[in-house]
Amino acid sequence: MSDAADAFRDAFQNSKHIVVIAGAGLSAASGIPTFRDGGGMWRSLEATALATPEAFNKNPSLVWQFYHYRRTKALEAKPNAAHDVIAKMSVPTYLRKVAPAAQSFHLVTQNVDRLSVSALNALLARPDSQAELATKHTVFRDSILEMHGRIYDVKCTACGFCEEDRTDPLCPALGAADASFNNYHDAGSKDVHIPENDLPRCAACGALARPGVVWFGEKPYHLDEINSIVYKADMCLVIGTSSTVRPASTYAYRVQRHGGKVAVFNLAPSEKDEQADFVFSGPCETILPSLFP
Ligand code: BJW
Ligand code: ZN
Repeated sequence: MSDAADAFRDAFQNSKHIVVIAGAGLSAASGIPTFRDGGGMWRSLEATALATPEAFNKNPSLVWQFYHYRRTKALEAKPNAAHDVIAKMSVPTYLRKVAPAAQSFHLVTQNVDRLSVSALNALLARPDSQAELATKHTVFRDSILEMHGRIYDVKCTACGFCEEDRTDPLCPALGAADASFNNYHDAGSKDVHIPENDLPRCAACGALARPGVVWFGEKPYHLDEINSIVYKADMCLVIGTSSTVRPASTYAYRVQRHGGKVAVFNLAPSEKDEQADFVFSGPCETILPSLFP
């Protein structure tokens, strides 16, 4: 193992309150595209035409087609080895093998694909971990905070009713429009007009529904809880995020400002790397399992 890996593992071993801040790179190996780097969706699509409340108000048909396509792809995706390592950290009996003093673990994810939740559920369903969990600890409660919402949530624009719905397609018109799409670019730019009445509607009041994700200008979920987690954390792993979107981009250095350590895991170098205590360049789905076998 390299000196950097040794130094990181030493620091990790002594940490008590661990927080992971994750972004799209965490799910890249599961086939979910990122937003901004090489194959990122916003390289060929205009974020402001798709990921703002104004864009939805102007053209709910286009925005729904984009999210419908992404829902379909997310339904086919499976967690990768990086999700699995993070899931294991949610189990105190595992975490304390690598960080004996650990008292809390949280994953604050910007991802809406739910793959971190799937990885944790799969881990907990494994017979060997069932036995381990049954000993004296259980999983850290509410360890996953999905701050930008969930792609399968369908939320009413009128009454606020929100429920997870994995039906694919959510309505016949979205299934029909999909037939002419070959990729994310088509789904976010070809304007197959669907009348509002044929788009997903609220199960409670019948009004137009929208994807239950957080768009630019909207308030992310769980902010108060995340603030207290960040305030307490003494170890922050920043995994697969370009750290360009607020407030997620501010958390790591808030941990550092009150004496915590920051470790960055990313394919590409970033401007903020020189501030980090540890930088691991490369795919998180191979680096994390090598550090936490
Ligand atoms: C790998 C890898 C591998 C690849 N291994 N690495 C000026 C104007 C207007 C707004 C603002 C402004 N200044 C600040 C704002 C606020 C705005 C903001 O930050 N804008 C900036 C872009 C300028 N933020 C907001 O509006 C947020 N809300 C807010 O601040 O509210 C305040 C408030 C408080 C109280 C009350 C009311 C309001 C909301 C932000 C919502 C972001 N939404 C999106 C879409 C979600 C739904 C969807 O999925 O469509 O969230 S945008 C998009 O960006 C998505 C992501 O979660 C988010 C972050 O992207 P992420 O995850 O970092 O992905 P990438 O692609 O950027 O990076 C991937 C990285 O992975 C790269 O670095 C790769 O190298 C790496 N990688 N493969 C390791 N295998
Ligand atoms: Zn409603």
